[in-house]
This record gives sequence, structure tokens and C-alpha cells, in this order.
Amino acid sequence: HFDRQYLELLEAVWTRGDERRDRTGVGTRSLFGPTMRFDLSDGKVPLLTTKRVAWKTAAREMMWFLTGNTNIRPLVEQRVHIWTDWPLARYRRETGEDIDRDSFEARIIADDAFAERWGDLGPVYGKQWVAWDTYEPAGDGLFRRGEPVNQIARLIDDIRNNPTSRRLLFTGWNVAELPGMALPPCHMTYQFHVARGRVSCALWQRSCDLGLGFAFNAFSAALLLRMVAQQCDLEAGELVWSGGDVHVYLNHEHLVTEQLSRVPRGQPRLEIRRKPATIFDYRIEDFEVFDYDPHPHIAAPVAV
Ligand code: UFP
Repeated sequence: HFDRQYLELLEAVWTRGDERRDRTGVGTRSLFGPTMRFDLSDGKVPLLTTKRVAWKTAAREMMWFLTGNTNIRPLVEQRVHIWTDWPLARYRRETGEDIDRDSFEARIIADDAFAERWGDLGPVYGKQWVAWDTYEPAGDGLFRRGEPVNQIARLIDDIRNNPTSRRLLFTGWNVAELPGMALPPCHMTYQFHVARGRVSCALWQRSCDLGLGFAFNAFSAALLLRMVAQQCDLEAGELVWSGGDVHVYLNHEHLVTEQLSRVPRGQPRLEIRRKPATIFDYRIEDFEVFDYDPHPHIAAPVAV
């Protein structure tokens, strides 16, 4: 069961992880390199039942990645707040104005110029996934812009036309552009594998906040795999999730204790109601989750 694998890892990190200072100053316990495998057959989806996960938020974020947009505005318009803290912190730092989050988001929605100036996250996931910049020599040691690469469109083509390829992957880790990103990609590389009519996906996540981020990351990756499978007329096989630095923040002890005391409830399933023309045409109404009766949400602070 999905929850069991997760709870086992949560306990292992909490009890055996190395305690360390981290970038945020909060402190974590951390293990390096764990892997979990999730079977996605028959609509099964890795959605935690030992706490409620806002899966629609994760789905909206995934669709936003696929548009290539890197501004928080379309997210904020859908009441998705998960990326607001970074632009907000930059605004406060650079203007010295102590604006609260609601007012900041309201301005992002109401004011085009403000959104353009302050809402952008730099060349994060979406940009790299669907429009990775290329350059070609233009003589005299100069370069001009080439055609950007849509890694996702290329992936779908490759899975359809060359399913035994060992190069079915895309990545957000554009080394040259890391300095301009609000946050370097965490779920950074996705590789696909086709066998016996099923497509599987291995995700490499370099850094994982196991208490908060993981539940989202696992659901999102499963959703993406299901969309890829549908577009390629294949079944979804396994999601193989591997983490680099997998950690629990020291201020998440209540979450660990509470969640470990809970018993998993049933097996949620994800259905996709429609087959859109391309992977870029999914809408939130296309996704439905059944048999999801989770324990209550557990609030915990995000380390920024
Ligand atoms: N984090 C996740 N998943 C994500 C995401 C962030 O777990 O999708 F965007 C967490 C991992 C880490 C922090 O705790 O956010 C990123 O910090 P760093 O870049 O220092 O690894």
C-alpha cells in the first residue's frame, strides 16, 4: 500500500536520519537515496490517505507547468498559493514594503504590469519542459537563438515512435539557467520505459521535504504518467520514485507523530474522463478521484 511505504520511510528518516543544518535554517533529519515503487494499474494512484492531500492543487500546478508559464498569476487566479512565497519575499526585500500575502496576490491578479514585474519565478520547470532555449553559432564566436526544444512534445513522439528507446526522458535541470530560477528544480528528471503495453516512469527528486512536498510530488508525477500513457494509448505501469536528500524538518515532529498513529484507509483511484487532442489540452474537470476518504489534513510550516 502507498501509505505503508510512505509511513515506513517517514519513520526511518525521523528515527535514523542524520540531523543537519540546511539552507533554510530550520534544520532537518535526512537520509540519502531511498526509492519507492508505486503500482498505477487499474486507476490506482499514490494519494496519501493518512492525511488529506489537496490533489487538485497539484493537478493545477502540473497543468501550469505544461503551459510553459513561469508566472504565478495563473496559479493565484485559481487560488493556488504554493509558489507565492518566493515572489513575495523578493518584493519585500527589493521594495522594503511590508505587504501581506493576500494584498500581494490581489495586486498580481489586478495589475498586468505588476504581475509581469513581480510575479515571475524565472526559467523554472515550465520554461525548461516546453521551451528549453537553444543557441547556434552565428560566426565570429557569436551565437543566435535557435528553435526552443519542447521536451514534452518530443517525449510523446518518441514514446509513440520509438518505445524501446533508452532516451525517453526530460529534465528541468538546465545548468546554465539555474541562477535565474526562484528555486532550482526539485523533481528534476523523469525517465520513461515501455514494456508489455505499459509505460512506467522513474522520477529523480534531488531534494524532498517528506512531510509536505512529497505527497504533492508523488501525486503530480502519477498524474503526468497517466496523461502520458493516455496520449500514447498505453496503460500506466509503475511510478518509481527516488529521492536524493530526503528529509523531515525538525518543526514537523507533530506531523510525524500524528501521521504514524493513523491507519491507511482504502485505495483511491484516478480517472481521466476525456482524451484531449494533445498532452497540453487537459483541464481540471478531466480528472476525477474516487474512493478517497482520507484522515484530516495536518497543517505544518513550509521552510522557504
Ligand atoms: N520541495 C519539495 N518538493 C518540491 C519543491 C520543494 O520537497 O516540489 F519545489 C522542498 C525540498 C526542500 C526545499 O525542503 O523544498 C527546497 O530547498 P533546496 O533547494 O535547498 O533543496
